[in-house]
Amino acid sequence: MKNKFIRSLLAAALGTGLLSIAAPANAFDIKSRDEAPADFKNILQDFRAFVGEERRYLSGDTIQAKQVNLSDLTLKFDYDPKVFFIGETAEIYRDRLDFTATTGSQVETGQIIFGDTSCNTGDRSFPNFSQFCPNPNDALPGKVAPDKPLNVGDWVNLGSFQAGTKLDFQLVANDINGGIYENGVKGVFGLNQAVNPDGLQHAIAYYYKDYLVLGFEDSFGGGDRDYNDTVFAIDIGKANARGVANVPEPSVVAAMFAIATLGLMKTRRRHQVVR
Ligand SMILES: [Ca+2]
Ligand SMILES: [Ca+2]
Ligand SMILES: [Ca+2]
Repeated sequence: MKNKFIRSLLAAALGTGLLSIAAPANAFDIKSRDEAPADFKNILQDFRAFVGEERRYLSGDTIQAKQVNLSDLTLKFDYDPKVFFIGETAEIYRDRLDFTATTGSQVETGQIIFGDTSCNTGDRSFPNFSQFCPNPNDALPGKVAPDKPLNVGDWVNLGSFQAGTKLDFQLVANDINGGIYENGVKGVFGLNQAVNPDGLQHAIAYYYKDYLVLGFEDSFGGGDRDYNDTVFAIDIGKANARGVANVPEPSVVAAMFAIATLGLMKTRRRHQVVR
């Protein structure tokens, strides 16, 4: 009886807006690759192909072909999206990853997923570590999760979102060191180049085995155009991944080609050894 009274009081307070339940900043629980779903663990090594070489220079055509219009990244089915850290090639910058979810008129913005997307130097025993992480970093003094470097495959569950929710991601360049500015505007780069402060594309995307893989360029003006300063795999569920509208076909083809080429090179090397 008493509980029922308290519940009705609480409900009334919530209804009038006297109380609100807001997720605190940095609410995500970062989990390790060992705790990841099996289908991710099974292909984690494959993802290093999407990090690629530090300071590789991608042509304008390549960058454009890998553009995703994420204003169209709308869930068609209810799902708990998950974001996995794959690796980074950033030398000096330490970038932060945020996300925004829009459901109808409700916008959840600026939610920090990872505060310091640096690779953790302490993760070197991970197989092929340097191909995921050519420029790892130690934690900055006094920083704890989510503001400390990540191990390959660290991930978060973003929570439950209903069909119709639009997802977007933003990279806040070198945020943990104060951010970067140009003409007084902070370097925050989203997936929609039209709203980026420099008007340029800062993310490229691939689809691989029902994961969306995002690679970011973290410098104003496109920097060295390697687009792998930090790389993530996003799980929006198989049904959603296959239903995403306006994903350019070349992304899929290019990703498959990249993977196939890697396989081919290994085969060729093996043949040379045999001879
Ligand atoms: Ca880089
Ligand atoms: Ca780094
Ligand atoms: Ca770069």
